[in-house]
Amino acid sequence: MLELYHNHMSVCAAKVRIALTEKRLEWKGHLLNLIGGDQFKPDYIKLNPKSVVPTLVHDDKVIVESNVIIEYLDDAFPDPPIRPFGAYDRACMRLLLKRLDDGSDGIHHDMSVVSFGSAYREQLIKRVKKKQELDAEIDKSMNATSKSWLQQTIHEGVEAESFKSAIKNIDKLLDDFEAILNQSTWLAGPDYSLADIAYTSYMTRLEMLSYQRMWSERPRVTDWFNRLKQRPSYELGILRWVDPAYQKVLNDGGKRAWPQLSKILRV
Ligand SMILES: N[C@@H](CCC(=O)N[C@@H](CS)C(=O)NCC(=O)O)C(=O)O
Repeated sequence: MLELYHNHMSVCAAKVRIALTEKRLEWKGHLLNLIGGDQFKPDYIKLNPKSVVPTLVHDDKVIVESNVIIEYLDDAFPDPPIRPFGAYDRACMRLLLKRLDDGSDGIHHDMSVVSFGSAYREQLIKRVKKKQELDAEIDKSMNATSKSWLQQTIHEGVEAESFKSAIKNIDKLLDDFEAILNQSTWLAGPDYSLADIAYTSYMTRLEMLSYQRMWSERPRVTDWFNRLKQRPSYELGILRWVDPAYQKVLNDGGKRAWPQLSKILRV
């Protein structure tokens, strides 16, 4: 029995839903309301001490960290395989997974900064009466790791230095993808793999923010993302779960942020 603790809009949780779909596995879901603080409930912290989603429970075993979970799924259920066969391609896949998770240098961090700086910060600001109450609200509603990354961005939005450096890192990632996809069909060699799965939801987040112009002049990235969207796992792992209210927050916020963002990127 596979159980997934997840959230509609979480990029890390979407990654696991796509992997489960590609592996054709049955699973039972438990949706957490992250704004409502479900991740801080004592029973959940017992499963995931960092109070983040996703968490996978396989029979009596608990697995955390989305990159670890997707590799676990491929180890526990080898057929069909979703890791490259060659040692070098597998190393490329691992490097790309690591690039998501490199702490404050990681793409996951950058995408959180960009999402909050462009859009999600508005929701926190709306909840307080005065700007001075914002730190208390951040303190109450976010876990320690997210808070340390996001405080400056929540205060300053697209003007924050943290925002500028995050969007530049993401732009550099897209450059690297364009070069990789010039050499191979998928991100880690000739076959679709965990590397492609891991980045699908991050591309989708950029698209929901209306930032498609970041890759409109990168034809290989454009083609790769279109191929990802044609897979049934895109519908089942991502689209089916989209919360329209959140999609609107991202879409509206991204459109407002674009003029400043395009100045930073000079596009
Ligand atoms: N490295 C972790 C990151 C997990 C993470 O940051 N999850 C976010 C959603 S994508 C979360 O649960 N945030 C809730 C919070 O920060 O309170 C993973 O890959 O599983």
